[in-house]
Amino acid sequence: MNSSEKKKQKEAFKAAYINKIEEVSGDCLAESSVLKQYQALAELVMDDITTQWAKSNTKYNKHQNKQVYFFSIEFLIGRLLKSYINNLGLEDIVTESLKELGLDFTAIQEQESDPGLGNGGLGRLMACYLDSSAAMDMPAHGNGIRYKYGLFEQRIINGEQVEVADNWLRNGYPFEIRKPDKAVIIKFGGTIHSEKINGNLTFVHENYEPILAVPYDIPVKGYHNETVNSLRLWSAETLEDFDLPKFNQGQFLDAVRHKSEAESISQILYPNDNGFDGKLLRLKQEYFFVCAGLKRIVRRYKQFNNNSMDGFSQKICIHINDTHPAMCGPELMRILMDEEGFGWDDAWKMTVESISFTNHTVLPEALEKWPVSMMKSLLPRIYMIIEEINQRFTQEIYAKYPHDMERNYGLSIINNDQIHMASLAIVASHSINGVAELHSKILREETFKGFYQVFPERFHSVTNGVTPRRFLMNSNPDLKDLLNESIGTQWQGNLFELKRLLNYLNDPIFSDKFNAVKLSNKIRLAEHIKKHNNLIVDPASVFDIQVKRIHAYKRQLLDALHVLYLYNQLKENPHLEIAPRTFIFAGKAAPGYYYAKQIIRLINAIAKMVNSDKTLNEKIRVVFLENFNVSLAEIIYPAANVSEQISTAGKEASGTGNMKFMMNGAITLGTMDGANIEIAEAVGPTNIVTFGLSSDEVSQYEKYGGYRSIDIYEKDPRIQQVMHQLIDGTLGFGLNFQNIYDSLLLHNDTYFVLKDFNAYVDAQNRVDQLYRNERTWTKMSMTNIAHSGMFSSDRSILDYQREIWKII
Ligand code: GPW
Repeated sequence: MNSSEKKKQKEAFKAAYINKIEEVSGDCLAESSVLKQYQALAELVMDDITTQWAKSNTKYNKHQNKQVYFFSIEFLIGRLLKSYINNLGLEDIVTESLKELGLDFTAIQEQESDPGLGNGGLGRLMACYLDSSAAMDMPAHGNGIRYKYGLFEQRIINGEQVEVADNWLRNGYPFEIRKPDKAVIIKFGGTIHSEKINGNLTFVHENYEPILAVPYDIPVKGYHNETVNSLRLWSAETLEDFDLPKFNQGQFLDAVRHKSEAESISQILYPNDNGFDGKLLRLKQEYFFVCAGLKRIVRRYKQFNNNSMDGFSQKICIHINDTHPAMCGPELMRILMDEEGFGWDDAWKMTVESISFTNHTVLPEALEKWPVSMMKSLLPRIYMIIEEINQRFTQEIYAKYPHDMERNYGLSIINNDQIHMASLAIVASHSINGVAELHSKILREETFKGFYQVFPERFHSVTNGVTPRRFLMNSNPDLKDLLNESIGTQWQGNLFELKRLLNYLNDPIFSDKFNAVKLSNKIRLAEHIKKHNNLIVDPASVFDIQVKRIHAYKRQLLDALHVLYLYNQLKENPHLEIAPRTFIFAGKAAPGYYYAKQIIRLINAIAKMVNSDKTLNEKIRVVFLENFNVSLAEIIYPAANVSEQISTAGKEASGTGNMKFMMNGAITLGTMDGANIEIAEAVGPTNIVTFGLSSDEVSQYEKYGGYRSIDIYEKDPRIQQVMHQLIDGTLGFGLNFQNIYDSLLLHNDTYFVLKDFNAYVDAQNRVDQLYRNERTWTKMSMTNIAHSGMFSSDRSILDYQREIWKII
């Protein structure tokens, strides 16, 4: 675009924007609030997008392309305004115009609420996959729940987590379109009886409670192309706002109660990450979005296919994100048999051909098992179908292995009066995959071993990826510009092109610019820390960062104990030569997860002690940033030097934060777990710092015993000292971390924290040595970025297209 054209576009934009502000606020620009400035900009952007959206939909309907639907109970999309603007290619026009109008673009963006419709990696992965699908012109859509309250906001008060409701819809949400005309009815409870209608056995559902599911669609705009896909989120409503008969009888409260019971289904996101809590309302949520989503997909398919279901499973991929949507199997069977008139065998074939399943964890406490009694009373027809699926499946297995009762029992979907949702998902899908190579191997060899023997062809592996648009280009614009001016812009379309960076490893001018970018990102984070924690940190210090949900297996405790140990060392020897370090933590604990909350308390107590100790000469600082969410993440990753990925080997299915850090040039300090292994392979052993037990060693200890944490404790005075400090008042008057202490010694350290402690301290020393050699560190950092192409979600989506959905 030449400059006069650009000028013209800017003038047109400014005129339209000023108009919009007047329209949404009734104020002139000068009088408008930042909120109204944001709302006007959002609406203007939406005007552009909706035109393209309609075109995309028309195209899909006309050509009947194969379409993918991601069914997920979480979509952690983050703020959208900036991402829409950049994807539309309007970045310069908007940025410069707003500046010329004297407006603060950053402040305007901060008006947008960050929809917390997910807990962590699981939901964020879906958002990255939607972004990549749209960028690659692939018709893929999301289907989930429009929670009125997303994940709670975290406050740290007196060093402890306090939860505050996340009322993200407070000021309305400009990027959704409510479609009441596309609402569907979901039936809960009641009874089923069978009847012969025209000679056919028909199942009739009676006395059920009907709930209305109303869709809200959010556009998913592709990067610099014309594709706009949809994220459809369902909201629960009553059929009539008030139950009129009850209302007329004066039973006002009963009527209102029904309304609030119905709406409770989409009221709140369950705040557990990697954990199953078996609540009835959660089961309702799961069926709610599965049933609503499938009904609409079937209806649309028939509408554009001469009212026929022919070819359905060749054109529609139902991809289920972990087991929360595993009822897709029985629900699609129900629709095909009870509503579309198919017999069992045909319906089953279509179901299995359409559905594919990704597993995201091997932690036993996260595997969903619903009590038969609950399923039976809430979803009587679905339960009948699950029973029948299981009957037929176990018979097949029995015929194959007549003498192996143990196998037969282990594979049964219904066991001990519980429905094993992972088993259901495997049996009802043509494909099951893990999210990193190691994880997929553990699924085949341990978690789902029996199923792997029966269906070896169904098992696949697709390593996770993250979107470089949000996590590199938008969140690290200075790095983006530096890359563009050195290696060109091809990498923006194909992240593997970042390999060209390797040509600059020995270029001192480039290295200086590269380090300047990192420094300015660290300054930005330091400002955030100053503002929110009232603490000054040195941007020249090593920013050593662990941000993720707080969980015992992720071992924030190992990181914290190392900080405590380093503190002890510095107290003993104030002249200890180390590169100054800022240890930064952030992450939420599930409100009911006491242990995780204690970890947060511990980190904050250590921070308080360390930061107020003048004798340390500011060699170490400890920061706990409250309310980790997508927006905060976007400030954190670009500022990191060290990426802490220290889960017990074999426990973290993949991890995706590790990839976001790497893409921004942080060096991974990690165990050989999840995708860390593939990061190590990509960058080579000299560009990563690994340590600790392997997953094989962990599983040997778990199976055969042989680890006694007390033995390690007794031999290591450094460990004795930090352990005592947990309970002797060092960390503050009245502060006692007895239960963390007990978990490590009394309960034999389930996650091998003490076992890996020595190796971790050594690894931390290596990090220190490496950082003190600036040239080495810069090269390592550049090499990490250069090899991050493989961790783009564009690559993951290509893998899914080839291996799982068979699109290309
Ligand atoms: F338990 N993951 C998550 F498998 O963030 F359902 N929440 C969850 O509830 C589960 C998994 C579930 C994460 C994994 O812990 C992480 O390793 C992985 O990178 C991510 O899902 C995306 O695959």
